[in-house]
This record gives sequence, structure tokens and C-alpha cells, in this order.
Amino acid sequence: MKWIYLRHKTDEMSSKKILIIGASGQIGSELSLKLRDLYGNDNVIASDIKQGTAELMNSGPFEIADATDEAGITAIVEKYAITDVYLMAAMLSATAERIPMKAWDLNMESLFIILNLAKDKKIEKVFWPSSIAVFGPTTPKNNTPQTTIMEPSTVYGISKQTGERWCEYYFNQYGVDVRSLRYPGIISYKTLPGGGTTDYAIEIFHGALKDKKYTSFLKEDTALPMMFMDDAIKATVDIMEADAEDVRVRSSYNLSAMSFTPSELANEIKKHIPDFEIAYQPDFRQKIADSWPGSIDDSTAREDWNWSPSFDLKGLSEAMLEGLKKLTT
Ligand code: AKB
Repeated sequence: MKWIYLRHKTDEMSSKKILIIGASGQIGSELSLKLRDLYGNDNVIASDIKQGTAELMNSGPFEIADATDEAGITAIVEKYAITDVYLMAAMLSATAERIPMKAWDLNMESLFIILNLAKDKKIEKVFWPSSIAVFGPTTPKNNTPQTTIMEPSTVYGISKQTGERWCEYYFNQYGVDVRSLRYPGIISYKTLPGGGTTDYAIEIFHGALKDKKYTSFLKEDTALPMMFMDDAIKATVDIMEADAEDVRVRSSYNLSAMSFTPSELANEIKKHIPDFEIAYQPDFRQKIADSWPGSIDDSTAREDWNWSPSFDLKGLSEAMLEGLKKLTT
């Protein structure tokens, strides 16, 4: 796996003071540990509204913080003289449909707090994740281009698309160094996700190992873009370490690794667990999935900052089953 950050000097890297907001979540927890490896435990401050794993809480500074509390976040930024912020707190697609205004408030307020801190030069660099949810039913479904029709039909998608516009605006108007990726469904075994439409692709591994069966809330032929956690972390670190002039897109980059349907994933799992059985019982999340792309064209990220994934469906399935088995034995 080629990591762009390796070319950077150690002293440059240790002069960073990083704050991760949403550090106890699915991506935040693994990202925090990777950043601590790279930049030193004391230079990476993890924060979340809830406590994290023992490993996260014990390996470096941890602050309880609400991402929408401007005074609280500003106090942490000042206390540690933070240079870089990774804003990972968000309400995901399925939960957001149930409590739309709360989702809008969390997803937008947290972003404005960080963008304004960067505008006021209190921080130097911002990472903010967008999502494939920025696309909608009128977007070309296959190999969705970087620039295309975007009419998201979910609250989460509307908040992410709006956020992208604001990121680009703050870059153009105020020179804020903000960088962003449109994450596909991120698959991992260490921390469970919460409230996403792509969560079936994680639950299925738990079901396969525990009960040798799983009932999918998406139809068997629903293709969605997906990525193994290690690749998502690598992309996040790589875009933050890329030279500023190489990051030409300041809204958000398409990012891709693989696409599969529930039935294709089930067949891959059957190669390891032959008596695994899958059933299908689509619920309200089917409509969300139907509005999203089946596959993504990420050639702009590949050209601009050399993005390239390492895990395909086979590699992801092996890593998930192996990782989960280790955690449960
Ligand atoms: C979700 O399903 O809501 C997220 C996403 C694709 O952003 N995993």
C-alpha cells in the first residue's frame, strides 16, 4: 500500500496538532488511531459526544465535546493550539430520514463552526467527509462522473451537497484549506456504523459468522459503491497530505474501490461459509439506496493526488471474516 505521507519529513509531521471530532464513531475511531501512529499520540486529540473504546481513550488525549457547541469546540482548539481538524461527526442517511431537522442541524452547524474557525485562522486545514448520497435519482447511475446532475432526495444527501457548496465557497472566498471525499459505504469490523443505508454490508458478516444466515434490508440486485476501511483511511490521510495545488476540487472528490449487490456479497461469503443463507426483506432504506449511484468514476482523485484502492470484494471479505473471527475468539 503506497502512502503519500511517507514522503513528508518527520519534523513537519510532528508540528501538527490534530483534532478529530466524532472520534468514537465508525470511521473516526480507526482514523484517530492511524493518525496517532503517524503524528504521535500526544499530537492527536480525539473528541466525541460519547466515550470511545479503551484503546482510543487510553492512547492519547480525549475530550468529550458536542460538535454543534461552538464555544466548546473553540475552547478545545485553543487549549491544544490545533492546526488540523477532521470533522467526522454526522447523522447518516437512514437515521436522518427519521429526524430530518436534527440531522440538518448536526450536519450543517458542525461544519460552519469548523469552517469559521479556519476562516478566522484559528486552524490551518480541514477534512470534512461528503458521501455518494450527494447524488440522486436523476444522476447517471453507472460510473457516476465527478461533475454531474446532483438532485439528492434524502436529508443526509441534501446536507452533504450543501456542505460541499459551502466548502468550495470558503476555499474560494476566504482561502480556507478544506479537503473532502465522497465516501461510498465503508466496511469495517472494529466499530459498528450507525444509521446508514450501506450498513447491511457489515451486518451480513456478523450474521454469517454468528448464525450462518442474514436477512438483507436491501433487494438482492441493489448495487452500491463500497470500500474497506483501510482504503478509506488511506484516502483520507493521502488527501490531507497532498500538496495544496494538487487538490483542485474543493467541493469533494468522487472516491471508489468496488461495487456489489447483496447477492454478490452473499456469494463471496459462501466461498468461506458454504452453508450461509441470505434472505431479502427490503424496508424504507431500499428507496434511499435506489436513489444512489451503482458505481462511481473516481478518475479525478486518481489524477490529482494519485488515489488508488487496495481492496476488492475478495480482499474485503477475507479481511472482514478474519478480523471478526479474531475479535470474537
Ligand atoms: C450511509 O449509508 O448513510 C453512509 C454513506 C453512504 O454515506 N454509509
